[in-house]
Amino acid sequence: MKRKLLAAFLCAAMVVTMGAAGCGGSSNEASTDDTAAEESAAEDTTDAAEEESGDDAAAEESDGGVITVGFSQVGAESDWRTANSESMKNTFSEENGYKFIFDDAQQKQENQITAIRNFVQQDVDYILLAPVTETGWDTVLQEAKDAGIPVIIVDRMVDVSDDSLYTAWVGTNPLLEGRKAGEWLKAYAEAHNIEELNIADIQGTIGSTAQIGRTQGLEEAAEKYGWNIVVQQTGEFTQAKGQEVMESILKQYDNINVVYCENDNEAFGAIDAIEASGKTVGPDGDMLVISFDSTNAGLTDVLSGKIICDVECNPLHGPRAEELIKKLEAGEEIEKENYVDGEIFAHGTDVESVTIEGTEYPVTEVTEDVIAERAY
Ligand code: GZL
Ligand code: ZN
Repeated sequence: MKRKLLAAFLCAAMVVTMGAAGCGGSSNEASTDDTAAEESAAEDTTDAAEEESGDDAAAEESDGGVITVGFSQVGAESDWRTANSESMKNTFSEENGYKFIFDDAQQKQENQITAIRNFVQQDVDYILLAPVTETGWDTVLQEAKDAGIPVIIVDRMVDVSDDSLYTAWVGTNPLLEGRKAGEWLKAYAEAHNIEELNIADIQGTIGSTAQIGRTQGLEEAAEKYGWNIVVQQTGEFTQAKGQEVMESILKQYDNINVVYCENDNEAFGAIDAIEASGKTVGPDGDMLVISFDSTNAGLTDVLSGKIICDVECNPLHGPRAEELIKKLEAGEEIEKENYVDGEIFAHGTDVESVTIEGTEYPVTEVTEDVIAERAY
């Protein structure tokens, strides 16, 4: 809205200039009353411009106040992503006063870049970006900035040369998530006198901040506690790839006793592969499976013990993104980085809590009631 208004104002200003120059005549031909008429026309436009731009939000309200939001979503690779998309669609609905343009990039960055360019062409009011990987965004975010369209990063983070290329970010801290899992595993191994940990790390989408942080959390713990990370391979946050990678790992190694899956869908695939090979998972099994996301299906596996620990990564960012947009609409200051914390869920009560950099995080034992109360 703001941009269109400016264009109208500039046109009016040009009309005044042209008028004075006398379309069809030289500047000194325009009669006095013509100039006066043009000036008052320009004044009207100027007043309109000041009024509208001065209080755009009200102006938006006055003409239906529909706020157009373009959302570039990673894809539909996991239960987490589905819950995230639903949260965004439910929040930016027509009845809530939005025109929501949703684009599924099928986990390809080039599709996200195309989507953002389309949003700029359509002159949306806000762009939401859930970036598949952290790098490669500078050029397209500069185009959005040049077009005066605020960009809010959702979930994973971007690594850009100039952080004025985005207005704000809302999401979770994957390094903290990885550290929570690492400390939980340390405490659990001690409680069960597990001397040797030979770990398979089924990683998320390589280069996404979710994968980078969770992998780092594991590697730090392995270094600190003398664990053996036997193999690291990406499962691309999907169940199919998680199963395929686990099948391959089982063929190559027979000493794995911990499988660190960087999201629930990889864990579902890995568990299928492990059980198909005749091995078992769980507190009394051949392998312990660690996971992230704490989706409903994930916590169901924690209840049975198939997943022994599941670190929450909350996907319900719709209301959080909307809160930022409402503040921007009202001209209020907003935080650049908006962190969302999560719980640690486990099978049984072996570990009460973990402490990371001086902060204690309680562990929640999964029961039917715990699952019943979950929002996703
Ligand atoms: C985490 C998010 C990850 C989830 C996966 O913040 O980016 O992407 O852990 C999802 O389930 O695919
Ligand atoms: Zn049990």
